[in-house]
Amino acid sequence: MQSPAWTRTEFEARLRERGKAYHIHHPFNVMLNGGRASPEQIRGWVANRFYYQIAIPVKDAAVLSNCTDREVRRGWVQRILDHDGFEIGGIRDEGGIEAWLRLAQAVGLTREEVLDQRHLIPALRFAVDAYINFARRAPWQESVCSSLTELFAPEIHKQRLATWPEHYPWIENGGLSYFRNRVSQARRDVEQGLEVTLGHFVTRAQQERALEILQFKLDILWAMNDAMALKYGVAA
Ligand code: AHQ
Repeated sequence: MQSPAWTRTEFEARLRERGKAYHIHHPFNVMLNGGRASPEQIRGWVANRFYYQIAIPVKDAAVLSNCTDREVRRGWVQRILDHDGFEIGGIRDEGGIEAWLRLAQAVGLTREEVLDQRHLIPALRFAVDAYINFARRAPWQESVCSSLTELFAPEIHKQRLATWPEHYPWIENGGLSYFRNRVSQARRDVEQGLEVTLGHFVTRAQQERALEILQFKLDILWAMNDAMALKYGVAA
């Protein structure tokens, strides 16, 4: 006998409850946003996180390639434009990947050493590739669900904006524009992601599956921080 499905409200609450495993709580992030990271640790974080940033549009294109729902694609395609940038009808936007390269230069990295991935940690690459491969293979609704770690993202972007200028005055302020842009973009992403997830995962078994998928993605973000902590050290 299957347990009864949770109401939408209860289901959303259980998704949000997983926020306690979000990487904002990882010791490496606590060190970083707590002002105790060295320039070398910050540069390592920016260079390695770049691999996640360039993976996102590839992951989102995989979602689109599996998605047969035009309404969903209309919303989802914006995510690719957010990162790759665009020029449409005279409106230009350099995109988040370019903004991340500006962050790299602001923390003292060259564009070349970020683009050529010389600092990339194998374990971090494997965690990010697991995300892309999941999106290629899973039903598109499961990939949408996996993006819901962004429920917790506005807070981490706001935390950086609130703490880095004070802790790391040597980082030129324009380098933080990526985080500024993401606060509103993450909110818009989550609106669509939550709508699809709450609407698709309706039986109790499906809802439990959705929580598993969210935990899988939380583990990807956590494992990325583990890899960076091992390579660059983490001050408790
Ligand atoms: O900059 C981030 C971003 O563009 C995305 C897209 C989204 C997804 O599709 O999985 N998740 C995500 C995230 C971004 N930044 C991370 C950070 O800590 O800066 C947070 C991350 C997420 O919460 O999944």
